[in-house]
Amino acid sequence: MRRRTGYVTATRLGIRICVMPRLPRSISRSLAACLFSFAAVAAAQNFADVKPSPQQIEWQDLEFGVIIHFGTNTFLDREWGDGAASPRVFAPFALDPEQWMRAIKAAGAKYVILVAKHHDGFCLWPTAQTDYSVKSSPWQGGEGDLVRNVSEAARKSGLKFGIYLSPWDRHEPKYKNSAEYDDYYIAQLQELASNYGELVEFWLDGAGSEGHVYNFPRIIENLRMYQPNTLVFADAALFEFGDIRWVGNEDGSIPYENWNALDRHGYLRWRPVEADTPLHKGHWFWHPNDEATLKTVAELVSAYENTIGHGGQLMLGLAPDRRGLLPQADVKRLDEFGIAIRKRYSANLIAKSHLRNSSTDAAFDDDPDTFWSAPAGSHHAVLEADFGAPVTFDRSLVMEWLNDGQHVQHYRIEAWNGQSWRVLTEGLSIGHKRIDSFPAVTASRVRLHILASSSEAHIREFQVYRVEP
Ligand code: FUL
Repeated sequence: MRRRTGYVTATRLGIRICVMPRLPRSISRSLAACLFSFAAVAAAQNFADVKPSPQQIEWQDLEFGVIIHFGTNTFLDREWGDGAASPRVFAPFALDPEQWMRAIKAAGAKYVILVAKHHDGFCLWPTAQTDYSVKSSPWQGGEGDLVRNVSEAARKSGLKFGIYLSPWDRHEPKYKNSAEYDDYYIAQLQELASNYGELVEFWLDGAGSEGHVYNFPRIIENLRMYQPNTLVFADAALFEFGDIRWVGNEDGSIPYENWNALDRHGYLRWRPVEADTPLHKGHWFWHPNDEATLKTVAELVSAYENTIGHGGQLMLGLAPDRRGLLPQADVKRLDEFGIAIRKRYSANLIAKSHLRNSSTDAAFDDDPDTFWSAPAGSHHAVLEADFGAPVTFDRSLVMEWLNDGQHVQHYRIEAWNGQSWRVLTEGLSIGHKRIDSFPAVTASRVRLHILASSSEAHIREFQVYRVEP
């Protein structure tokens, strides 16, 4: 085994070590000089100058995804398999990923991440790297490929597809040897990255990896070779390797304020946030008699408003049962959730009736592909909608156009009471989407008052709704 030297990074639910080869002293010195000058440049970076990549912009517009856990754990009533389960237990008898997709679409999600290998090491595709996979299961006589079935069903339904490939592997004997395991993991990654079409997201999960040494630069380089547009999910500790970051909890909430540019030892990058939370409280995999953990519609709506409404992504965990179907109660709940969100946020009262004004209409047209801009170079501005008649509302929804960076730093939503502007709510960041709630107000004019922006604000949508009866 080659000797390696590394630096330790605390991670999502664990610790990971990123390795760098030991370098001759002269090179180390020039590298140190380089790093020093990089640090000087990095220190001069400004949050307002950090911009997203085109892939990040597209991904942020997806807003809502699901992550699917299905494997030997499903058949053994477990959450974290120890890697000793027989592949023979994996025997779904009515598998139908199209049923999953119908429920996912009804909920309003736009992308699907499949856990192709969880921590127990069992692979849902017929990998050439191990027999610990669907190949050794009775399902489809060992000829099946669940990654293929799910990726095809997702695309057929117009959903984007991505992969979770657990670094922690409790079955594979090579896991004990970092370099050998890197080869194994990368070979699996190459299979997944080159055989199943474009991956919208790749989950690099840190759970269970305490003290293990991974060659993350090599892993990401390999992924990028086949999937240049994939967004890598990783916690903030793997800052250099991730394109999107873990929110830091699994409760379905993104703490406010939420800024897209993240600072890590003077190095600023655009790292939008994704908040993963399961449909069944505390359970990523299916368990028998588990109806009591199913989240209520109110809990799901609250998760939506506290994630997407806080400018980030919601990633909801779904778990097919031993038949290979989503349980009927889950399907029903997903449907109810989709209906509840559409009911709340489809009747935009500004778009419905306002006195037309060509200079501001791009923010009032229900079309997030068009945007209004404040005067060039301005640091404060007002975006006003005149309903022409009194309208009652209790929610506002604002979307910032982020291609040029996140600029709004302080805003108020205000209503005209006939004499003056009354503040309904006040906040700092807006970002991709910001939903604010306030006691119902009846007014004929409403405005987004941008009190501070790092450069001129760009607003894709300013909407108001009446949610409470
Ligand atoms: C965590 C894992 O340990 C859970 O089992 C689950 O896969 C969740 C999405 O990520 O880190």
